[in-house]
Amino acid sequence: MSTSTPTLRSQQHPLIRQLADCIEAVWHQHFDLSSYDLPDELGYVEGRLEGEKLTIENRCYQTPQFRKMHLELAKVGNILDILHCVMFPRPEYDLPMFGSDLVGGRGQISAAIADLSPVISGQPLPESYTCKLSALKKLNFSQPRELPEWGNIFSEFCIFVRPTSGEEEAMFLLRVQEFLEIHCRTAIASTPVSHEQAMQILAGQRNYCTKQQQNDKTRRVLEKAFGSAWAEHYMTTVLFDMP
Ligand code: 18B
Repeated sequence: MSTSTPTLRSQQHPLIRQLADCIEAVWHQHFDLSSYDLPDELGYVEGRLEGEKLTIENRCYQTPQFRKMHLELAKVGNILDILHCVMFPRPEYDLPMFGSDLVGGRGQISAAIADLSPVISGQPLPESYTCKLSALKKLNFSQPRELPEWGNIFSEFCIFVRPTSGEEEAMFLLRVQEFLEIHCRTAIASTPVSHEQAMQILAGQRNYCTKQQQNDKTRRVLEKAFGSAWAEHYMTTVLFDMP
């Protein structure tokens, strides 16, 4: 576990806190993490949104397989709690994109999303993944949510729900842990691809980022607090930068 002071985490919705702890625990368990430097001034950010304080806290690491493993926590006063996490593989490895977003406010999580997304949109995940993911228990959530148009980057295993009980929250948390365990183990066992294939993977990662940058709900929160130029800069250099 990380030893630095988790300041925001302790003030957030319990599911966000638990998922943040879980992500970091799995990362530390499987990898010898090196630090990853975010652009200056963007590791910890404060702004104001509709009279409320917006705080953003970033943790970022890298490993031989992953160019950037990013965990971000954000809080808008007492009205909005957010967890954002993406693991960007190095393009020399044919690995999916792990991503998760938890958005909640006033005690209720409205959006819980997690996926291992194929790096080349529309293609199946590598066999090593489909095998293990298909073997996981089928889950039923009472309030599944509809993906937006840009969400065609996600896989058939994507979970996008509004959890309605502690049980559903626990189910979501466990499933993300399962995704992460599968991902870390498979990544460690994987070998680099040819230069030609790496170029295709790079193009796939750029497409993933371009689509994620179309998330108007994320953009709106950032724009309202920091202005549109800052939001664009943040979305393209911190959240979804292209290698
Ligand atoms: N996101 N999310 O990360 N987003 O970053 N997020 C929302 O209940 C932020 C990712 C995703 O329905 C909402 O509707 C902010 C990753 C999808 O149109 C808000 C940050 C994934 C939706 C925010 C952040 C991802 C969504 C609306 C930076 C997936 C639904 C909440 C800290 C791997 C979009 C709601 C739709 C929603 C905000 C997905 C407010 C500010 C990695 C699919």
